[in-house]
Amino acid sequence: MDNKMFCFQCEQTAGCTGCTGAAGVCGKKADTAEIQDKVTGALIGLARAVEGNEDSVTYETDKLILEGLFAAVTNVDFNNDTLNDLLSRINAEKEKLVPLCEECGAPCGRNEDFDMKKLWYAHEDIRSLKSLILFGIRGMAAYAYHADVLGYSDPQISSFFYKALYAVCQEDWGMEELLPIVMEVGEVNLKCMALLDQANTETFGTPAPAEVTLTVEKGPFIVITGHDLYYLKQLLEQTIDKGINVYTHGEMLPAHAYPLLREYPHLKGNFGTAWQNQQKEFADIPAPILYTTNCLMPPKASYADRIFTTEVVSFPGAVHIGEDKDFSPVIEKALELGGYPEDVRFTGINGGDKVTTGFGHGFVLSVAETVVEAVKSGSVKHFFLVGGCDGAKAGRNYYTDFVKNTPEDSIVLTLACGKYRFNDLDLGTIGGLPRLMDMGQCNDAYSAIKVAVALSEAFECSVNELPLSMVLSWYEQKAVCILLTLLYLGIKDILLGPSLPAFVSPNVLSFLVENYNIAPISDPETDMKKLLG
Ligand code: SF4
Ligand code: SF3
Repeated sequence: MDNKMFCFQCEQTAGCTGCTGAAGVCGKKADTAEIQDKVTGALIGLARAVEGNEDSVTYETDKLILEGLFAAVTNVDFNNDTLNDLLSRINAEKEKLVPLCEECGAPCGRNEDFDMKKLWYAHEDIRSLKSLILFGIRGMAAYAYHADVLGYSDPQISSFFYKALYAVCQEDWGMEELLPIVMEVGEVNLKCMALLDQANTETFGTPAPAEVTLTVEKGPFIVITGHDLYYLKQLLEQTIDKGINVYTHGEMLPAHAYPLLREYPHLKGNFGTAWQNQQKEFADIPAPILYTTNCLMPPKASYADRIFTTEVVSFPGAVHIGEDKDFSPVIEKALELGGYPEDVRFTGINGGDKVTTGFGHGFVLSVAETVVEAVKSGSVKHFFLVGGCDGAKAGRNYYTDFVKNTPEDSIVLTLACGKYRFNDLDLGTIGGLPRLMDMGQCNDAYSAIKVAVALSEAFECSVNELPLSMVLSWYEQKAVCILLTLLYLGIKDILLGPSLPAFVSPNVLSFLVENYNIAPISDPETDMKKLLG
Protein backbone atom coordinates (compact mmCIF):
# COMPACT_ATOMS: atom_id res chain seq x y z
CA MET A 1 0.00 0.00 0.00
CA ASP A 2 1.64 3.23 -1.16
CA ASN A 3 -0.95 5.54 0.29
CA LYS A 4 -0.28 6.96 3.72
CA MET A 5 -3.87 6.47 4.83
CA PHE A 6 -7.22 5.44 3.49
CA CYS A 7 -10.49 6.86 4.75
CA PHE A 8 -13.67 7.57 2.82
CA GLN A 9 -16.26 7.53 5.55
CA CYS A 10 -17.55 11.09 5.35
CA GLU A 11 -19.08 13.38 2.77
CA GLN A 12 -16.09 15.70 2.47
CA THR A 13 -13.65 12.90 1.59
CA ALA A 14 -10.92 14.04 -0.82
CA GLY A 15 -11.96 14.15 -4.46
CA CYS A 16 -15.22 12.39 -3.54
CA THR A 17 -13.21 9.14 -3.52
CA GLY A 18 -11.05 8.92 -0.39
CA CYS A 19 -8.51 10.67 1.80
CA THR A 20 -5.18 9.03 1.03
CA GLY A 21 -2.43 11.52 1.78
CA ALA A 22 -0.63 12.61 4.94
CA ALA A 23 -3.89 13.95 6.39
CA GLY A 24 -7.61 13.82 5.64
CA VAL A 25 -9.75 16.80 4.69
CA CYS A 26 -11.03 16.85 8.29
CA GLY A 27 -7.46 17.28 9.57
CA LYS A 28 -7.06 13.69 10.77
CA LYS A 29 -3.42 12.73 10.29
CA ALA A 30 -2.30 9.49 8.63
CA ASP A 31 -0.87 8.08 11.88
CA THR A 32 -4.17 8.77 13.67
CA ALA A 33 -6.08 7.08 10.85
CA GLU A 34 -3.77 4.08 11.22
CA ILE A 35 -4.45 3.80 14.95
CA GLN A 36 -8.19 4.16 14.33
CA ASP A 37 -7.92 1.28 11.86
CA LYS A 38 -6.08 -0.75 14.49
CA VAL A 39 -8.81 0.06 17.02
CA THR A 40 -11.47 -1.13 14.55
CA GLY A 41 -9.40 -4.23 13.72
CA ALA A 42 -9.08 -4.95 17.45
CA LEU A 43 -12.84 -4.51 17.94
CA ILE A 44 -13.36 -7.09 15.22
CA GLY A 45 -10.89 -9.36 17.04
CA LEU A 46 -12.93 -8.81 20.20
CA ALA A 47 -16.15 -9.65 18.36
CA ARG A 48 -14.49 -12.81 17.06
CA ALA A 49 -13.42 -13.75 20.58
CA VAL A 50 -16.96 -13.17 21.86
CA GLU A 51 -18.41 -15.67 19.36
CA GLY A 52 -19.24 -18.79 21.34
CA ASN A 53 -18.10 -16.98 24.49
CA GLU A 54 -21.15 -14.78 24.96
CA ASP A 55 -21.58 -15.58 28.65
CA SER A 56 -18.26 -13.90 29.43
CA VAL A 57 -19.35 -10.56 27.94
CA THR A 58 -19.70 -7.87 30.60
CA TYR A 59 -20.91 -4.29 30.67
CA GLU A 60 -17.26 -3.23 30.22
CA THR A 61 -16.96 -5.30 27.01
CA ASP A 62 -20.10 -3.68 25.59
CA LYS A 63 -18.92 -0.20 26.60
CA LEU A 64 -15.53 -0.73 24.95
CA ILE A 65 -17.27 -1.67 21.71
CA LEU A 66 -19.28 1.57 21.84
CA GLU A 67 -16.24 3.66 22.72
CA GLY A 68 -14.07 2.09 20.02
CA LEU A 69 -16.66 2.63 17.31
CA PHE A 70 -17.59 6.14 18.46
CA ALA A 71 -13.92 7.21 18.59
CA ALA A 72 -13.59 6.58 14.85
CA VAL A 73 -16.57 8.76 13.90
CA THR A 74 -15.50 11.83 11.92
CA ASN A 75 -14.38 14.80 14.03
CA VAL A 76 -14.37 12.96 17.36
CA ASP A 77 -10.87 11.83 18.36
CA PHE A 78 -7.68 13.27 16.84
CA ASN A 79 -5.52 12.19 19.75
CA ASN A 80 -3.08 9.29 19.22
CA ASP A 81 -2.54 8.90 22.98
CA THR A 82 -6.21 8.35 23.81
CA LEU A 83 -6.62 6.07 20.79
CA ASN A 84 -3.59 3.99 21.78
CA ASP A 85 -4.94 3.74 25.31
CA LEU A 86 -8.27 2.57 23.91
CA LEU A 87 -6.46 0.00 21.77
CA SER A 88 -4.67 -1.42 24.83
CA ARG A 89 -7.94 -1.62 26.75
CA ILE A 90 -9.63 -3.48 23.88
CA ASN A 91 -6.71 -5.92 23.63
CA ALA A 92 -6.75 -6.48 27.38
CA GLU A 93 -10.48 -7.21 27.25
CA LYS A 94 -9.93 -9.76 24.50
CA GLU A 95 -7.20 -11.42 26.50
CA LYS A 96 -9.66 -11.78 29.36
CA LEU A 97 -12.14 -13.48 27.05
CA VAL A 98 -9.67 -15.84 25.38
CA PRO A 99 -6.72 -16.02 27.81
CA LEU A 100 -5.14 -19.07 26.20
CA CYS A 101 -4.76 -17.54 22.73
CA GLU A 102 -1.64 -15.58 23.67
CA GLU A 103 0.30 -18.65 24.72
CA CYS A 104 -1.07 -21.05 22.11
CA GLY A 105 1.70 -22.97 20.33
CA ALA A 106 -0.36 -23.48 17.16
CA PRO A 107 -2.42 -20.32 16.72
CA CYS A 108 -5.53 -20.86 14.59
CA GLY A 109 -5.94 -17.12 13.98
CA ARG A 110 -9.63 -17.33 14.83
CA ASN A 111 -9.52 -14.51 17.38
CA GLU A 112 -6.96 -12.36 15.64
CA ASP A 113 -7.40 -8.65 15.08
CA PHE A 114 -8.55 -7.80 11.58
CA ASP A 115 -6.29 -6.01 9.14
CA MET A 116 -8.44 -3.16 7.83
CA LYS A 117 -6.46 -3.01 4.59
CA LYS A 118 -8.31 -6.18 3.65
CA LEU A 119 -11.50 -4.14 3.73
CA TRP A 120 -10.21 -1.01 2.03
CA TYR A 121 -8.78 -3.09 -0.84
CA ALA A 122 -11.63 -5.58 -1.19
CA HIS A 123 -13.84 -5.79 -4.30
CA GLU A 124 -15.72 -2.49 -4.52
CA ASP A 125 -19.20 -3.97 -3.94
CA ILE A 126 -18.11 -5.97 -0.92
CA ARG A 127 -16.21 -2.96 0.39
CA SER A 128 -19.31 -0.87 -0.16
CA LEU A 129 -21.67 -3.18 1.74
CA LYS A 130 -19.20 -3.70 4.58
CA SER A 131 -18.59 0.05 4.77
CA LEU A 132 -22.35 0.64 5.07
CA ILE A 133 -22.34 -1.82 7.98
CA LEU A 134 -19.20 -0.43 9.66
CA PHE A 135 -19.97 3.26 9.23
CA GLY A 136 -23.60 2.63 10.18
CA ILE A 137 -22.63 0.97 13.46
CA ARG A 138 -20.09 3.71 14.16
CA GLY A 139 -22.95 6.24 14.04
CA MET A 140 -25.27 3.97 16.00
CA ALA A 141 -22.59 3.43 18.65
CA ALA A 142 -22.57 7.18 19.31
CA TYR A 143 -26.32 7.08 20.02
CA ALA A 144 -26.00 3.94 22.17
CA TYR A 145 -23.17 5.68 24.05
CA HIS A 146 -25.35 8.74 24.83
CA ALA A 147 -28.14 6.47 26.05
CA ASP A 148 -25.68 4.50 28.16
CA VAL A 149 -24.41 7.68 29.82
CA LEU A 150 -27.98 8.17 31.06
CA GLY A 151 -28.16 4.57 32.27
CA TYR A 152 -30.12 3.11 29.35
CA SER A 153 -29.01 0.10 27.38
CA ASP A 154 -30.63 -2.78 25.53
CA PRO A 155 -29.02 -6.23 25.24
CA GLN A 156 -30.42 -6.67 21.73
CA ILE A 157 -28.70 -3.49 20.58
CA SER A 158 -25.46 -4.35 22.37
CA SER A 159 -25.23 -7.84 20.89
CA PHE A 160 -25.86 -6.59 17.37
CA PHE A 161 -22.59 -4.64 17.38
CA TYR A 162 -20.66 -7.92 17.69
CA LYS A 163 -22.66 -9.49 14.88
CA ALA A 164 -22.04 -6.52 12.59
CA LEU A 165 -18.31 -6.37 13.39
CA TYR A 166 -18.07 -10.08 12.77
CA ALA A 167 -19.65 -9.56 9.33
CA VAL A 168 -16.97 -7.03 8.36
CA CYS A 169 -14.20 -9.64 8.58
CA GLN A 170 -15.95 -12.44 6.70
CA GLU A 171 -13.83 -12.64 3.58
CA ASP A 172 -16.05 -15.07 1.69
CA TRP A 173 -19.35 -13.27 2.30
CA GLY A 174 -21.09 -11.68 -0.66
CA MET A 175 -24.19 -9.56 -1.29
CA GLU A 176 -26.49 -12.36 -0.14
CA GLU A 177 -25.00 -12.47 3.35
CA LEU A 178 -24.11 -8.78 3.73
CA LEU A 179 -27.21 -7.02 2.44
CA PRO A 180 -29.51 -8.37 5.19
CA ILE A 181 -27.01 -7.13 7.78
CA VAL A 182 -26.93 -3.70 6.11
CA MET A 183 -30.72 -3.55 6.57
CA GLU A 184 -30.42 -4.89 10.10
CA VAL A 185 -28.20 -1.91 10.96
CA GLY A 186 -31.19 0.26 10.01
CA GLU A 187 -33.57 -1.87 12.05
CA VAL A 188 -31.41 -1.92 15.18
CA ASN A 189 -30.62 1.79 14.83
CA LEU A 190 -34.36 2.50 14.97
CA LYS A 191 -34.41 0.72 18.34
CA CYS A 192 -31.30 2.62 19.37
CA MET A 193 -32.75 6.03 18.49
CA ALA A 194 -35.95 5.05 20.35
CA LEU A 195 -33.85 4.09 23.38
CA LEU A 196 -32.02 7.42 23.31
CA ASP A 197 -35.33 9.26 22.91
CA GLN A 198 -36.64 7.41 25.95
CA ALA A 199 -33.43 8.12 27.90
CA ASN A 200 -33.53 11.84 27.07
CA THR A 201 -37.23 12.35 27.75
CA GLU A 202 -37.34 10.27 30.94
CA THR A 203 -34.29 12.13 32.25
CA PHE A 204 -34.96 15.68 31.09
CA GLY A 205 -38.71 15.73 30.32
CA THR A 206 -40.63 15.91 27.06
CA PRO A 207 -39.30 18.64 24.75
CA ALA A 208 -41.65 21.56 24.20
CA PRO A 209 -41.34 24.45 21.72
CA ALA A 210 -38.83 27.03 22.85
CA GLU A 211 -37.64 30.34 21.43
CA VAL A 212 -33.89 30.70 21.80
CA THR A 213 -32.05 34.00 21.66
CA LEU A 214 -28.80 34.43 19.76
CA THR A 215 -27.78 37.40 21.89
CA VAL A 216 -24.93 36.82 24.32
CA GLU A 217 -25.30 38.75 27.55
CA LYS A 218 -22.40 40.62 29.07
CA GLY A 219 -20.20 38.81 31.57
CA PRO A 220 -18.51 35.40 31.77
CA PHE A 221 -19.97 32.60 29.72
CA ILE A 222 -19.29 29.07 28.48
CA VAL A 223 -20.19 27.64 25.09
CA ILE A 224 -21.09 23.94 25.10
CA THR A 225 -21.31 21.92 21.92
CA GLY A 226 -21.91 18.32 20.83
CA HIS A 227 -24.83 16.01 21.45
CA ASP A 228 -24.53 14.90 25.06
CA LEU A 229 -27.23 16.54 27.20
CA TYR A 230 -26.04 14.85 30.40
CA TYR A 231 -22.82 16.84 30.50
CA LEU A 232 -24.71 20.06 29.83
CA LYS A 233 -26.81 19.26 32.90
CA GLN A 234 -23.65 18.69 34.97
CA LEU A 235 -22.10 21.91 33.70
CA LEU A 236 -25.29 23.83 34.54
CA GLU A 237 -25.24 22.38 38.06
CA GLN A 238 -21.60 23.33 38.57
CA THR A 239 -22.13 26.88 37.33
CA ILE A 240 -25.09 27.71 39.60
CA ASP A 241 -24.50 31.07 41.34
CA LYS A 242 -21.10 31.50 39.72
CA GLY A 243 -22.14 34.49 37.60
CA ILE A 244 -21.50 32.45 34.44
CA ASN A 245 -24.00 32.02 31.62
CA VAL A 246 -24.11 28.96 29.39
CA TYR A 247 -24.81 29.01 25.64
CA THR A 248 -25.46 26.03 23.43
CA HIS A 249 -23.73 25.55 20.10
CA GLY A 250 -24.34 23.21 17.16
CA GLU A 251 -26.24 20.04 18.07
CA MET A 252 -26.69 21.21 21.67
CA LEU A 253 -29.38 23.75 20.65
CA PRO A 254 -32.33 21.35 21.24
CA ALA A 255 -31.36 21.25 24.95
CA HIS A 256 -33.42 24.43 25.38
CA ALA A 257 -36.58 22.41 24.74
CA TYR A 258 -36.14 20.00 27.67
CA PRO A 259 -38.06 21.13 30.81
CA LEU A 260 -35.39 20.00 33.24
CA LEU A 261 -32.63 21.86 31.40
CA ARG A 262 -34.53 25.07 30.76
CA GLU A 263 -35.17 25.34 34.50
CA TYR A 264 -31.62 26.67 34.82
CA PRO A 265 -31.87 30.44 34.38
CA HIS A 266 -28.23 30.70 33.33
CA LEU A 267 -28.86 28.51 30.25
CA LYS A 268 -29.32 31.66 28.25
CA GLY A 269 -29.31 31.04 24.53
CA ASN A 270 -27.41 29.71 21.55
CA PHE A 271 -24.08 30.88 20.20
CA GLY A 272 -22.93 30.27 16.65
CA THR A 273 -24.13 27.90 13.97
CA ALA A 274 -23.04 24.50 12.67
CA TRP A 275 -19.71 22.76 13.28
CA GLN A 276 -17.93 23.78 10.07
CA ASN A 277 -18.06 27.45 11.13
CA GLN A 278 -16.35 26.92 14.50
CA GLN A 279 -12.88 28.05 13.41
CA LYS A 280 -14.38 31.38 12.41
CA GLU A 281 -16.94 31.71 15.19
CA PHE A 282 -14.64 30.70 18.05
CA ALA A 283 -11.65 32.75 16.89
CA ASP A 284 -12.19 35.70 19.21
CA ILE A 285 -14.91 34.88 21.71
CA PRO A 286 -13.93 35.73 25.29
CA ALA A 287 -15.14 32.36 26.57
CA PRO A 288 -14.18 28.67 26.76
CA ILE A 289 -15.81 26.01 24.61
CA LEU A 290 -16.65 22.57 25.95
CA TYR A 291 -16.99 19.72 23.43
CA THR A 292 -19.11 16.80 24.59
CA THR A 293 -19.05 14.95 21.23
CA ASN A 294 -18.46 15.65 17.55
CA CYS A 295 -18.01 17.72 15.58
CA LEU A 296 -14.59 18.96 16.72
CA MET A 297 -12.41 20.63 14.12
CA PRO A 298 -8.68 21.00 14.72
CA PRO A 299 -8.62 24.25 16.69
CA LYS A 300 -6.85 27.33 15.36
CA ALA A 301 -4.11 28.84 17.52
CA SER A 302 -6.43 31.80 18.14
CA TYR A 303 -8.65 29.73 20.46
CA ALA A 304 -6.72 26.47 21.11
CA ASP A 305 -6.17 27.43 24.76
CA ARG A 306 -9.91 27.86 25.27
CA ILE A 307 -11.16 24.46 24.21
CA PHE A 308 -12.03 21.65 26.59
CA THR A 309 -13.09 18.12 25.72
CA THR A 310 -14.78 15.31 27.60
CA GLU A 311 -15.74 11.66 27.09
CA VAL A 312 -14.74 10.22 23.68
CA VAL A 313 -13.91 13.52 22.00
CA SER A 314 -10.23 14.45 22.22
CA PHE A 315 -7.56 16.61 20.63
CA PRO A 316 -3.83 16.66 21.46
CA GLY A 317 -3.06 19.49 23.87
CA ALA A 318 -6.69 20.30 24.72
CA VAL A 319 -7.63 19.99 28.39
CA HIS A 320 -9.70 16.84 28.78
CA ILE A 321 -12.26 16.64 31.56
CA GLY A 322 -12.01 13.09 32.92
CA GLU A 323 -14.29 10.66 34.66
CA ASP A 324 -14.86 12.89 37.69
CA LYS A 325 -16.60 15.43 35.42
CA ASP A 326 -15.17 18.26 37.40
CA PHE A 327 -15.63 21.23 35.09
CA SER A 328 -13.59 23.60 37.31
CA PRO A 329 -10.96 24.25 34.58
CA VAL A 330 -13.74 25.38 32.20
CA ILE A 331 -15.34 27.52 34.89
CA GLU A 332 -12.02 29.12 35.83
CA LYS A 333 -11.33 29.88 32.18
CA ALA A 334 -14.75 31.53 31.79
CA LEU A 335 -14.10 33.73 34.83
CA GLU A 336 -10.58 34.55 33.65
CA LEU A 337 -11.78 35.58 30.15
CA GLY A 338 -14.71 37.52 31.56
CA GLY A 339 -16.97 37.46 28.51
CA TYR A 340 -18.20 40.55 26.67
CA PRO A 341 -18.39 43.92 28.45
CA GLU A 342 -21.85 44.54 26.91
CA ASP A 343 -24.62 42.35 25.51
CA VAL A 344 -23.78 41.35 21.94
CA ARG A 345 -26.57 40.71 19.45
CA PHE A 346 -25.51 37.91 17.13
CA THR A 347 -27.61 36.74 14.22
CA GLY A 348 -28.05 33.51 12.35
CA ILE A 349 -26.92 32.96 8.77
CA ASN A 350 -29.93 34.81 7.36
CA GLY A 351 -29.86 37.70 9.82
CA GLY A 352 -32.47 36.43 12.31
CA ASP A 353 -31.75 37.09 15.98
CA LYS A 354 -33.55 34.09 17.41
CA VAL A 355 -34.27 30.47 16.57
CA THR A 356 -36.83 27.95 17.75
CA THR A 357 -36.59 24.28 18.70
CA GLY A 358 -38.56 21.63 20.60
CA PHE A 359 -40.99 20.35 17.97
CA GLY A 360 -40.32 16.69 18.71
CA HIS A 361 -42.87 13.92 18.48
CA GLY A 362 -44.12 14.71 22.00
CA PHE A 363 -45.33 18.14 20.89
CA VAL A 364 -46.30 17.40 17.28
CA LEU A 365 -48.39 14.38 18.24
CA SER A 366 -50.07 16.41 20.99
CA VAL A 367 -51.42 18.68 18.24
CA ALA A 368 -51.98 15.83 15.80
CA GLU A 369 -55.67 16.68 15.43
CA THR A 370 -54.81 20.23 14.35
CA VAL A 371 -52.26 18.88 11.87
CA VAL A 372 -54.66 16.29 10.41
CA GLU A 373 -57.43 18.89 10.21
CA ALA A 374 -55.10 21.35 8.46
CA VAL A 375 -54.31 18.69 5.83
CA LYS A 376 -57.94 17.68 5.40
CA SER A 377 -59.06 21.29 5.00
CA GLY A 378 -56.32 21.85 2.41
CA SER A 379 -54.54 24.59 4.36
CA VAL A 380 -51.47 22.32 4.62
CA LYS A 381 -50.73 20.62 1.31
CA HIS A 382 -47.25 19.26 1.80
CA PHE A 383 -44.65 18.39 4.46
CA PHE A 384 -40.93 18.55 3.82
CA LEU A 385 -38.32 17.00 6.07
CA VAL A 386 -35.23 19.05 5.30
CA GLY A 387 -32.53 17.96 7.71
CA GLY A 388 -29.32 16.16 8.43
CA CYS A 389 -25.70 17.06 8.88
CA ASP A 390 -24.13 20.29 7.73
CA GLY A 391 -20.68 20.57 6.21
CA ALA A 392 -18.17 22.87 4.63
CA LYS A 393 -18.52 21.90 1.00
CA ALA A 394 -19.88 24.37 -1.53
CA GLY A 395 -23.36 23.50 -2.73
CA ARG A 396 -24.94 23.18 0.69
CA ASN A 397 -26.73 26.49 0.12
CA TYR A 398 -29.12 24.25 -1.78
CA TYR A 399 -30.88 23.54 1.52
CA THR A 400 -31.36 27.24 2.35
CA ASP A 401 -32.69 27.94 -1.13
CA PHE A 402 -34.90 24.89 -1.02
CA VAL A 403 -36.51 25.95 2.28
CA LYS A 404 -36.95 29.52 1.04
CA ASN A 405 -38.72 28.07 -2.02
CA THR A 406 -41.17 25.88 -0.12
CA PRO A 407 -44.77 26.94 -0.84
CA GLU A 408 -46.67 28.80 1.87
CA ASP A 409 -49.12 25.94 2.27
CA SER A 410 -46.35 23.57 3.35
CA ILE A 411 -44.67 22.70 6.65
CA VAL A 412 -40.91 22.24 6.93
CA LEU A 413 -39.71 19.82 9.58
CA THR A 414 -36.01 19.89 10.31
CA LEU A 415 -33.39 18.34 12.59
CA ALA A 416 -29.62 18.01 13.14
CA CYS A 417 -27.01 20.68 12.46
CA GLY A 418 -27.96 21.22 8.79
CA LYS A 419 -30.84 23.39 10.04
CA TYR A 420 -28.53 26.31 10.87
CA ARG A 421 -28.61 27.14 7.18
CA PHE A 422 -32.22 28.31 7.58
CA ASN A 423 -33.42 28.05 11.20
CA ASP A 424 -33.32 31.81 11.76
CA LEU A 425 -35.76 32.39 8.87
CA ASP A 426 -39.26 33.44 9.77
CA LEU A 427 -41.47 31.29 7.57
CA GLY A 428 -44.64 32.37 9.37
CA THR A 429 -47.44 30.12 10.56
CA ILE A 430 -50.02 27.88 9.00
CA GLY A 431 -53.17 26.49 10.63
CA GLY A 432 -51.91 27.82 13.97
CA LEU A 433 -48.58 26.03 13.64
CA PRO A 434 -45.18 27.44 12.73
CA ARG A 435 -44.22 26.55 9.17
CA LEU A 436 -40.68 25.70 10.30
CA MET A 437 -40.38 23.17 13.11
CA ASP A 438 -37.06 21.98 14.54
CA MET A 439 -37.49 18.45 15.86
CA GLY A 440 -34.06 18.33 17.53
CA GLN A 441 -30.72 16.60 17.06
CA CYS A 442 -29.87 14.08 14.33
CA ASN A 443 -31.00 11.20 16.58
CA ASP A 444 -34.38 12.93 16.78
CA ALA A 445 -34.92 11.59 13.27
CA TYR A 446 -36.80 9.16 15.49
CA SER A 447 -39.33 11.96 16.10
CA ALA A 448 -39.75 12.53 12.37
CA ILE A 449 -40.33 8.80 11.88
CA LYS A 450 -42.91 8.69 14.70
CA VAL A 451 -44.78 11.67 13.26
CA ALA A 452 -44.70 10.22 9.72
CA VAL A 453 -46.03 6.88 10.95
CA ALA A 454 -48.78 8.63 12.97
CA LEU A 455 -49.82 10.66 9.92
CA SER A 456 -49.88 7.55 7.76
CA GLU A 457 -52.16 5.89 10.32
CA ALA A 458 -54.43 8.95 10.47
CA PHE A 459 -54.76 8.99 6.68
CA GLU A 460 -54.82 5.21 6.37
CA CYS A 461 -52.02 5.09 3.85
CA SER A 462 -48.34 4.19 3.76
CA VAL A 463 -45.66 6.73 4.67
CA ASN A 464 -44.67 6.77 0.99
CA GLU A 465 -48.20 7.87 0.04
CA LEU A 466 -48.20 10.86 2.40
CA PRO A 467 -47.63 14.34 0.96
CA LEU A 468 -44.22 14.20 2.63
CA SER A 469 -40.83 14.62 0.94
CA MET A 470 -37.46 13.95 2.54
CA VAL A 471 -34.61 16.17 1.42
CA LEU A 472 -31.64 15.11 3.47
CA SER A 473 -28.07 16.27 3.90
CA TRP A 474 -25.36 13.97 5.19
CA TYR A 475 -21.84 14.37 6.44
CA GLU A 476 -20.73 11.79 8.99
CA GLN A 477 -21.61 8.28 10.08
CA LYS A 478 -24.68 9.07 12.20
CA ALA A 479 -26.34 10.10 8.96
CA VAL A 480 -25.43 6.67 7.56
CA CYS A 481 -27.30 4.76 10.25
CA ILE A 482 -30.29 7.10 9.98
CA LEU A 483 -30.43 6.62 6.22
CA LEU A 484 -30.30 2.85 6.73
CA THR A 485 -33.20 3.13 9.19
CA LEU A 486 -35.28 5.01 6.62
CA LEU A 487 -34.48 2.33 4.03
CA TYR A 488 -35.29 -0.43 6.50
CA LEU A 489 -38.70 1.23 6.98
CA GLY A 490 -39.19 1.09 3.22
CA ILE A 491 -39.18 4.86 2.74
CA LYS A 492 -38.73 5.78 -0.89
CA ASP A 493 -37.87 8.82 -3.01
CA ILE A 494 -35.37 10.35 -0.57
CA LEU A 495 -33.27 13.15 -2.05
CA LEU A 496 -29.75 13.03 -0.64
CA GLY A 497 -26.93 15.54 -0.88
CA PRO A 498 -24.82 17.44 -1.32
CA SER A 499 -23.00 14.44 -2.86
CA LEU A 500 -23.56 10.71 -2.64
CA PRO A 501 -21.29 8.65 -0.35
CA ALA A 502 -17.98 7.65 -1.93
CA PHE A 503 -18.34 4.23 -0.32
CA VAL A 504 -21.50 3.41 -2.24
CA SER A 505 -20.32 1.50 -5.32
CA PRO A 506 -22.16 1.84 -8.64
CA ASN A 507 -23.80 -1.59 -8.19
CA VAL A 508 -24.92 -0.86 -4.64
CA LEU A 509 -26.22 2.51 -5.80
CA SER A 510 -28.21 0.83 -8.58
CA PHE A 511 -29.72 -1.44 -5.96
CA LEU A 512 -30.72 1.59 -3.84
CA VAL A 513 -32.15 3.43 -6.83
CA GLU A 514 -34.10 0.42 -8.09
CA ASN A 515 -35.52 -0.49 -4.70
CA TYR A 516 -35.87 2.88 -2.96
CA ASN A 517 -35.69 5.42 -5.75
CA ILE A 518 -33.08 7.33 -3.75
CA ALA A 519 -31.64 10.22 -5.79
CA PRO A 520 -29.05 12.97 -5.46
CA ILE A 521 -30.27 16.54 -5.01
CA SER A 522 -30.10 18.66 -8.18
CA ASP A 523 -31.19 22.29 -7.89
CA PRO A 524 -33.91 23.57 -5.56
CA GLU A 525 -36.37 24.65 -8.29
CA THR A 526 -36.14 21.41 -10.26
CA ASP A 527 -36.38 19.27 -7.14
CA MET A 528 -39.30 21.29 -5.78
CA LYS A 529 -41.23 20.81 -9.03
CA LYS A 530 -40.44 17.11 -9.01
CA LEU A 531 -41.54 16.65 -5.39
CA LEU A 532 -44.72 18.69 -5.69
CA GLY A 533 -45.56 17.21 -9.08
FE1 SF4 B 1 -11.29 12.14 5.02
FE2 SF4 B 1 -13.70 12.22 6.13
FE3 SF4 B 1 -12.00 10.27 6.72
FE4 SF4 B 1 -11.57 12.75 7.60
S1 SF4 B 1 -13.26 11.37 8.16
S2 SF4 B 1 -10.04 11.38 6.73
S3 SF4 B 1 -12.30 13.93 5.82
S4 SF4 B 1 -12.96 10.67 4.74
FE1 SF3 C 1 -23.77 17.70 12.76
FE2 SF3 C 1 -21.34 16.85 13.22
FE3 SF3 C 1 -23.82 15.30 11.77
FE4 SF3 C 1 -25.78 15.18 14.82
S1 SF3 C 1 -22.57 17.98 14.53
S2 SF3 C 1 -25.44 16.16 12.93
S3 SF3 C 1 -22.35 16.77 11.34
